[in-house]
Amino acid sequence: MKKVITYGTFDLLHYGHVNLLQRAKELGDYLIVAISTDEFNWNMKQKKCYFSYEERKRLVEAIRYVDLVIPEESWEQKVSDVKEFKVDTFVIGNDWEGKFDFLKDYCEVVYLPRTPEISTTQIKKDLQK
Ligand code: C2G
Repeated sequence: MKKVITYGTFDLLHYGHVNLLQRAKELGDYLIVAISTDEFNWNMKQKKCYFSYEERKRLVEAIRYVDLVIPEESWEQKVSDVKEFKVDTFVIGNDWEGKFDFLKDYCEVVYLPRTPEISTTQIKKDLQK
């Protein structure tokens, strides 16, 4: 079984997220999604989510491509996650191009093109108009 892992906030879930998750699943047989906790988002990304971790987890778990959701609580957990879950491939959007190349010592690293014209930030801006 080929295992794939990806990380993200997935707030205000949209088709850009789903496109990423669909392509991530195509890289293997089992997709793990590590969703940033509310604390991690606020402390490390200065992001205030609209949906709580539990709500974002519920939404992502409902996506057919996703097999397991785990919490992302720190930047440092990726190596231990890859080892613990025996992950073959780490994948993330290319807005992170090169940032996680250190994982190449442990698994394949794939950066996928982002879906253009959609982002949680843009949704929030558009709703304020
Ligand atoms: N994404 C995408 N296209 C978009 C928007 C997002 O492909 N239009 C991808 C991102 O590249 C990422 C995933 O969807 O791979 C989740 O996006 P975010 O929730 O914005 O993730 P981010 O806040 O960048 O968190 O440790 C890594 C971080 O947790 C990533």
